Amino acid sequence: MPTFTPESRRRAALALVVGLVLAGVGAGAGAASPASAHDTVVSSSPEQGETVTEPIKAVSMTFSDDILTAASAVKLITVTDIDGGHHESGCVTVDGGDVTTDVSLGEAGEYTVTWRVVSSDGHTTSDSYTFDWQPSMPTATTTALLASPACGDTWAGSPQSATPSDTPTPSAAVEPGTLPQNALPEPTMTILNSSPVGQTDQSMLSVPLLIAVMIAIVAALAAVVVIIMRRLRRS
Ligand SMILES: [Cu+2]
Repeated sequence: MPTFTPESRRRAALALVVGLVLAGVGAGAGAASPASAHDTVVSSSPEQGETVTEPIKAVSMTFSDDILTAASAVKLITVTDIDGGHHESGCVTVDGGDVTTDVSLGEAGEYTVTWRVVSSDGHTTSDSYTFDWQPSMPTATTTALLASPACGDTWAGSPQSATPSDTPTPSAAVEPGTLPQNALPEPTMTILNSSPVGQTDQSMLSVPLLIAVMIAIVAALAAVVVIIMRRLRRS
């Protein structure tokens, strides 16, 4: 059986301590930066800053990973004009990393797309971007809503009929199945509590947990080091 000098034991212990500390720092740094796992928008239609000249029926984004589709997972896209009028249908479809809503744009100008979804890492994430709507030919104007419509509600793309009719003519811009029949423009516009815009990240909620995990890791490493040092001294 080989013999170890006290010097070689000290070196072995020191190397072990340094290795464990580095491993702990690495684990802590990894746990403390969950934002790096957020899904991000890798492409969109229209693109950010794009000038759109032909009518569009939808706004879509492709994320870097699958977006959560659970009923409890928020899936929101709003498309608003410079006056705050809403042009989205209120219905959002998710297919893997693709998130889409139907839209009916109104007057020319800048439009803001605001999205809020649950990233594949379970965090709610949101952001917004703009595009410019400059139709090459005159287009029918639609009535924007002052509040974000719920899916199935009347929206800017609903048939723009001023009088009730038993046989409403579906607008060519409306996807079938997204509207209740006899949908009419809202006679009045009421401002509901539209969702606030901006970067949010519910990962903030888990920061105390991360700190607790890091403390536990460091404590476990310290305990291991103490045990090993004792054994080295005894042997
Ligand atoms: Cu995240």
